[in-house]
Amino acid sequence: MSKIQEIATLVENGKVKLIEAAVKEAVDAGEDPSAILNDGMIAAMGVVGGKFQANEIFVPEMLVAAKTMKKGVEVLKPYLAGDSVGKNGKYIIGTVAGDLHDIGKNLVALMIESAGFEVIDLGVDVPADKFVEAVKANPDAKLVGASALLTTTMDSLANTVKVLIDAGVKSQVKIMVGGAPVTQEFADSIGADAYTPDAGAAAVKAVELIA
Ligand code: B1M
Repeated sequence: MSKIQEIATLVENGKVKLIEAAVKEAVDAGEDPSAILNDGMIAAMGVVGGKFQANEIFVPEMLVAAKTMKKGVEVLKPYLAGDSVGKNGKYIIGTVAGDLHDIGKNLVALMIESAGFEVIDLGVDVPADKFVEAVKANPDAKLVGASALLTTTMDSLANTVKVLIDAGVKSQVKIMVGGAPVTQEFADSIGADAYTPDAGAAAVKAVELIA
């Protein structure tokens, strides 16, 4: 079994105690950190989601897989993040109200940070008003990112964008949206400024939007 496959299996099976050493070993062996993330851990979460959908595993197993992935990402962080934090200004990010998924949002935050932004992370289950408050409290922030992982929280994403627009903050910030159920068409329909499918594309787009 390849080292990356080994990492995927550890995440799938929620082996929290073994993941740190396995990721370190893979990095030391010269595996590409992006491949460890994408082909190892993110791919494993796809498998976990599939098993959940098929009723082969349940919420506790999903939770422990998520915990394992988070630990693995901690080890990878120094290899993924750059050292130019803050030169591009502030980026406010959060997962929308009603939604507790934060792994994708955290990866977006990590890549945005490595693209030179100072990230203000509002966490998960963030009410629309909190996004507005954060924008007003940070007049130098130029971008807001909102993440939604459930089809049932797409409405909440739409509401977040609406509340931001209604609060008149669009003259200050551009709004980026993303998450598995979100599409370019949906982003356009709710008035977001940008949609990106993954964390890497979000970082590239963020730099483009402030240019
Ligand atoms: Co949940 N969950 N979950 N879950 N969970 C999904 C999303 C699901 C697809 C599983 C499935 O059924 N196959 C399903 C949603 C189905 C749907 O809506 N159609 C689901 C469900 C149903 C639920 C619950 C309702 C289960 C229940 O209680 N019965 C419940 C809801 C809780 C809530 O939020 N209110 C729930 C709970 C949980 C846990 C708490 C157990 C756990 C989350 C732990 C955590 O995040 N701290 C969890 C997990 C782990 C998953 C899966 C398995 C993995 C999610 C993940 O981390 N993926 C997931 C299945 C799957 O994704 N295949 C599933 C890896 C991550 C890197 O990908 O988050 O998509 P993702 O992020 C990507 C892109 O989407 C994008 O970039 C990232 C990668 O580069 N992106 C952005 C994300 N945000 C972006 C923002 C941007 C741009 C790009 O710009 C701002």
